[in-house]
Amino acid sequence: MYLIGFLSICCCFLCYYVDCAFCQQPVTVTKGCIEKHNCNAGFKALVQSEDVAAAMKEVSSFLNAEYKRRCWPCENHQNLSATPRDCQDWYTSGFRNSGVNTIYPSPGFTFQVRCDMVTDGGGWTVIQRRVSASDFYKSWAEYKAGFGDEHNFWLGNEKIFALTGSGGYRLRVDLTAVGGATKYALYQQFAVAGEDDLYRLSVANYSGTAGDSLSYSNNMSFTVKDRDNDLYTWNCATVYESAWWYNACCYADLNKPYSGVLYWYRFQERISTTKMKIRRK
Ligand SMILES: [Ca+2]
Repeated sequence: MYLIGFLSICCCFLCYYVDCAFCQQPVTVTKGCIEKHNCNAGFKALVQSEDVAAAMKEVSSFLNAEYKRRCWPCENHQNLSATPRDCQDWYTSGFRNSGVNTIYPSPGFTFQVRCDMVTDGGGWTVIQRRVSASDFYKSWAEYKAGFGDEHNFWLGNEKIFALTGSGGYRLRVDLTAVGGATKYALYQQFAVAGEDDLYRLSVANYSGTAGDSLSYSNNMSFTVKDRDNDLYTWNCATVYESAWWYNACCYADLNKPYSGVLYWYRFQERISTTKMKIRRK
């Protein structure tokens, strides 16, 4: 019982996401600081009240508690960039636990991602994950923004574009068959264009064990049930109840209904888990 309690506390502590940009902000109590740190409405109301001294004391306590709670890893990694652009920056700075981190891929655009710090040297930013029953038959807007939970998710085309749009990334696809066999596909070139170019895929230079089933989708736009951008007579996304960079239609589709067969033509086995992850070259 004590062991379980101890492990629960440790797990909760270790799993809390880290945001070192927050930690590099000065912990001083001013109204501007409060706005910057996005304190809750209660504290803001206190500052507006006549009892400014009490409010400041309360806010100072809050900020210091937040600092201690969120900044413990940063203090031990002084070389961490204030704005790590992806999981590779986190890895290079010494963070080796897979989990959720905040990244800053472009100015003014920040979000949380799941990092794989173990596979093939670590530093991978996960953009797609399927491990159990999950609904991926979504709209253009949903694929644009991203959806899912910690187990099954699509990071979001706008975020993938922010990371890869200017080039310099590779893609690794890890697949597990129902029987337990694991295979992977590695593409030395992977980029997704912006929405005005329909999130067009650029993928090349395959190696790996799963076989090349994605090059057929190279230079294809993204197609979903409410936006047919593929080269097939009908909409491939509605045919497969999915969304992908369809040609006419595909040799790979990892967004199909989970109860169906997640599709990687050259693997030739039923697939039970998929992970798509990216890292800079
Ligand atoms: Ca079509």
